[in-house]
Amino acid sequence: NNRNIMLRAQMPHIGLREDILRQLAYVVGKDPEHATLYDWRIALSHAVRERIVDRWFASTRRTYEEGAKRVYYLSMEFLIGRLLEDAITNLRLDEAAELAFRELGIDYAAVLLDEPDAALGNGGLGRLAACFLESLSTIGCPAYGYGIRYEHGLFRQSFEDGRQVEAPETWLLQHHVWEFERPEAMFQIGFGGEVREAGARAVWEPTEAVFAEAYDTPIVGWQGRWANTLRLWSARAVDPFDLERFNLGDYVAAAAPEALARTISRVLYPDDTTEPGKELRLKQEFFFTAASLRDILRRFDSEYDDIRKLPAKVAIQLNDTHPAIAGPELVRLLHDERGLEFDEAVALARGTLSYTNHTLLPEALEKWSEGLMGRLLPRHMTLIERIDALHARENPTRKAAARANGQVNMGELSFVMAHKVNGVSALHTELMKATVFEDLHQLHPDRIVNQTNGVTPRRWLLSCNPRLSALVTEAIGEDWVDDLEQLARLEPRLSDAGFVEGFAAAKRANKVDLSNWMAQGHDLLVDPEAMFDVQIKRIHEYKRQHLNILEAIALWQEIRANPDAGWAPRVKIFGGKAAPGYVFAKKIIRLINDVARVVNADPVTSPHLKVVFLPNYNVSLAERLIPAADLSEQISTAGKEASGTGNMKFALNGALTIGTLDGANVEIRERVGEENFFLFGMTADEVVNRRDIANHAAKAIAADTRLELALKAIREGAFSPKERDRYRDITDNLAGPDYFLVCSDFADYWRAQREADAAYRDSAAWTRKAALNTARSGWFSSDRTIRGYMGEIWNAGSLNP
Ligand code: 26M
Repeated sequence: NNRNIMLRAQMPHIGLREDILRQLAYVVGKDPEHATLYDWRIALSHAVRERIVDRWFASTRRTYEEGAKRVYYLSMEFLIGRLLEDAITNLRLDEAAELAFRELGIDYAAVLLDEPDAALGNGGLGRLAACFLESLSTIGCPAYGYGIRYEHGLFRQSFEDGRQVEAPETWLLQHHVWEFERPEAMFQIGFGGEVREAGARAVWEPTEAVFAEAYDTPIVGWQGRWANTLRLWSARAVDPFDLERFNLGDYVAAAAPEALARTISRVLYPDDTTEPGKELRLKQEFFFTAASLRDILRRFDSEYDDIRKLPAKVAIQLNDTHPAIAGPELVRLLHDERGLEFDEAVALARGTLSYTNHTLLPEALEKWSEGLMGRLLPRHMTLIERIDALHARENPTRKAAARANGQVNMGELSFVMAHKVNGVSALHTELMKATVFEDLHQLHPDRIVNQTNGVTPRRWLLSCNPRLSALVTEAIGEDWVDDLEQLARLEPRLSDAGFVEGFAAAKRANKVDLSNWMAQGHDLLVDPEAMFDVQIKRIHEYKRQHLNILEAIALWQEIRANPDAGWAPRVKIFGGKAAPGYVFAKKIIRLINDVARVVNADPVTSPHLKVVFLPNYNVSLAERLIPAADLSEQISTAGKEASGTGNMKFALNGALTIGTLDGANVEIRERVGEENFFLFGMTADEVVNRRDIANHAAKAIAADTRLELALKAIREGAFSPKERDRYRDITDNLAGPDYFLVCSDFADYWRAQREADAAYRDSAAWTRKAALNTARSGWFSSDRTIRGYMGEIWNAGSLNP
């Protein structure tokens, strides 16, 4: 048996088919004749999981043996998507699995697609956390992700009459194969109550408490060399069941404590921005942060007896301010519960914690009212005050404080409690220094550092784009998979006609796949020869999906006026969800759907232009769209998109970007070359100045007939004939305040789009540009990003052989 385990570790494909059948029988309880797709998927998942567990144990053992520093990534969101294909890719089981199912007469692709997405995140921030986990395992850095095991992830989106309709997401209704319940790792987390002085010490006595129960998911890295743990907390009642009430016949009341406790991990907040006063959100934040810290200290105590070693052995990364309460909570644990001096507790906490900022949008910077926080976390309020006071003592010129104007500013608190604070692109980092954190940066000029985001090449090239991956591997071998800068070695191959033709053929085949899928699943007929122009991301005014649809309207009008001008055919594809309470964003969705209906039905323009909004955009849909994209829309108002990571995935898969100088677009353009990137729009500085110009939008409209006519068409009901006023909010906003400067950037966007048309018409030249995007995107691997964090922030090493 030991020999079997050894063999399997070295050659995971051995016996896969037999293991699938064994799992089907003894775990799923089915025989092959009666097994459904679901049954096969569970059986395969268990067979794959077995092969991860051995490596997972080995990784943990190594970490203990070496006394290595551990990294803890605290995040409210982990947008993981499907796990099975990822595990199969990293264990290199794809061929064996395919073969096994061919022999069994089962559609292997369908088995993989049966898995629901783990959508425990809203967008970029959550997906980044998932890429980081995978890179940490690939690199062999001992690490844990800590988050919440939401019963319901991000809502499912459908359209009715073009309007977004939300339905609850139910990924946990089916048995979740990848997690291990850990009833022994259970902590009681308190809320509310009072603080009692017991001599020199303060004792917090909460009035309310829930249990946090751990669920572990192994995250396996490339080639299965290492596996880390994602530990998600689930809330349950301390006294689950009121027997007295039950015996009195009040069954609902009897179950109430359990239901109430469980609400804490019930659902992911679907907002991209904070709405103040959301008590449950603050409870979620404290719940998972406090449980994680207790767990981290328990593990530390099991290995070391001197708490002063904490910063040397533990690095805790705060993914945005959502876990910012970790600062005061860690101080509380060290000072109140372990008796360290307050100043020393703060110094140890600061040496351990670091903070990533993901946005400068004022409405997304977390602030909690002192009233709410004082009620829920009375001891923490006092500690925050003392942290402020200590910081003011250390820095007499300090202007702001974490507690100010009746609110707690979580960005300020995170900065003060962190030894490093990082931005997620070069531009964003500079803007942090110049705007939101200006004062704190003056006081601590070495604290802010830049770690530009990245994406994992295993999911975002190897697994999602097998055609391009095979071509790349054929050209340069397979070392690129965990050394993405090797892609540069493709450049000399661009003079090889066979390679270039292979690149074009891979893209074309991916587009045919997508076209077939849209025809089957969505009744949409598009021409795979057309340029596939894709904008997929959360719907937000600053991301400017409305700029894109305005350009589509103007193009439609121009084609109608002049149908024989030799238009380069285009399919404009949109995907993305709007926060349920974000009325304006939902209007943009409806407008795009209305425009699509009218434009697609126009016989004059339809050979040249199609508009498509695919519902329920998620990680799995991204994996389908990105390999098939020609043009990547990254058109945010400069200064607003902290980094973007979709932009990197597109470039890596050979799409050209049309974009502004915002976020990581700047760095992408520098690397892929300005001639392979369609740049337009104002810079971040110009944006700030333009807002000061009176009637900037009206002036832009008056100066551009196309824009004027496009807005006029919307206003006159061209896309909502039964309700001409439907888009009044949008047209009024654009002609008036237009904070995100859609009108001011329109003319230049139009120009860049026509340049893209012209470039697309020369298909050989286009392919070359596309291939250069792939060859020069190696730097955007999240492996590079994680190495940056390890060196500059965590002082952590790799244990990979
Ligand atoms: C807040 C309150 C309630 C519910 C949710 C939130 C919330 C959730 C996510 C607030 C902000 C959230 O994320 C911000 C975010 O996703 N930022 C993005 O981070 C990416 C990774 O760094 C960047 O690439 C994107 O540019 C940035 O917008």
